[in-house]
Amino acid sequence: MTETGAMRTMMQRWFVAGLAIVIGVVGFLAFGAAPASAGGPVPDPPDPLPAPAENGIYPMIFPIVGDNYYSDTWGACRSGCTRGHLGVDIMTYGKKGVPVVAAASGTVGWVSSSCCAMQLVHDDGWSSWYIHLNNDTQNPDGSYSDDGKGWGFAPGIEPGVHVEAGQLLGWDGDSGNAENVAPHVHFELHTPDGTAINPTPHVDAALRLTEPGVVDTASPCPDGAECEVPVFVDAGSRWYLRDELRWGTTVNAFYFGDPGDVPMMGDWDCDGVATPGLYRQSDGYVYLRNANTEGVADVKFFFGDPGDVPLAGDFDGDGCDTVSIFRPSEGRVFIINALGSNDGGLGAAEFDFFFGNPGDVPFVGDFDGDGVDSVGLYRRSTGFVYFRDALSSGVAEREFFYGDPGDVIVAGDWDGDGDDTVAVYRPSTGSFYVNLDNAPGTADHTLWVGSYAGALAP
Ligand SMILES: [Ca+2]
Ligand SMILES: [Ca+2]
Ligand SMILES: [Ca+2]
Ligand SMILES: [Ca+2]
Repeated sequence: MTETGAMRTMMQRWFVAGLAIVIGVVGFLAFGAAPASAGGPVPDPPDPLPAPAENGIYPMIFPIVGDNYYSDTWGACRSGCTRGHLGVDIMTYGKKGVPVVAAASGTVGWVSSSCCAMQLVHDDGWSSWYIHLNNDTQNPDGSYSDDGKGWGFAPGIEPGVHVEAGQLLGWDGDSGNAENVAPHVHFELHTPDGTAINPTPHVDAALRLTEPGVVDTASPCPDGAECEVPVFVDAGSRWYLRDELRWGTTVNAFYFGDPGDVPMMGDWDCDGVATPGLYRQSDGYVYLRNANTEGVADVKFFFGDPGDVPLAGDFDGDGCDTVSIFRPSEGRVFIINALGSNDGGLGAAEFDFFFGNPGDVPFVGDFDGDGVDSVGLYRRSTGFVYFRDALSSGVAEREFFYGDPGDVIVAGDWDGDGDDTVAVYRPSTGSFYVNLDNAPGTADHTLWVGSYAGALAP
């Protein structure tokens, strides 16, 4: 990360904490951790609050199956600021009885003696808490009487019972100290030593189910194959690298760059590992890092004109990725097979050619599997995809429609067979739609990957 990036990250975290306190003071969602009346243990608020997990995203199932919303209220004032909020409140738009499912496979720990809160101890030692499950009676018409006489645990959910990830635990409601506020689940995530961490980034990236108990762990990558995996970046310049393109995989997360930077991935030092890079359009600089960790850029140089879009790829097949340019205003590609260095300018392009219509979004891939990347373009308004296999002007080798307006396109070898095919990421749904043969039609694989600003080719 750049120095300004580091400063920005610190400021951003301070700002988020400050904002959370302000929200707490004005009384927004003024409820919190397990109330004494819920019967569960109430932790003393640590002071200061434990830092959120800085590296890594816990692979988990989203605890609510149904329409919901939430915001990051980690550490917000509760009970007149005598304690901080240790979870995330997942709201269900006023609906009680929305299914609540196990975030991971594990054993039911404590269950409140009065309805309805519980702990799940995961098989890996982590644990999750589910507070304010329903405690009201459901009427024949489906509505709920606010009588406190219902029971929000699913049948058989009691201490010592083992459940599978995604299994129904109960239904949301307003029990405990959430009476008289909107139904929701207060969800907490605890590390194996019992420390509550900010669950929000983990919830953001959690797999969402369409019905309880159904966990789709399918991957486009056949067993034993070496497949590429997309990289995601959020609006706060945090990068998310996962081991595999499926649910339950390890995710490495770290900060690099500033919001507004154009992110890219590439193997800048030819060691076989792709790492982050970014183009800062405000100063025309490229910042490249050779490790998948937080830190300063290893390589810095400048290039291009305002508005240029960087293209990361191996355009000469030497095993090293470089940064070339797409100039949207002209529909022109400039190929450069060396990196700049030492804050210098990148030399003249080795060659250039016209390709595409102004306004189309470029992407890079080895579509014919010959070891050399070439350029494709995506018209986000219509989902029109076209690419060439040669780095020259000419008609597209392949063209088809794929995705919806607003989708983000990337190309990669998702199935490990040697050629790159497209996929689109839909920020509005958090889903990644994989196409394995560069042909129109429905996705060959659809995977929930989480809420991010964008997706990058590996
Ligand atoms: Ca590398
Ligand atoms: Ca190269
Ligand atoms: Ca190629
Ligand atoms: Ca492939």
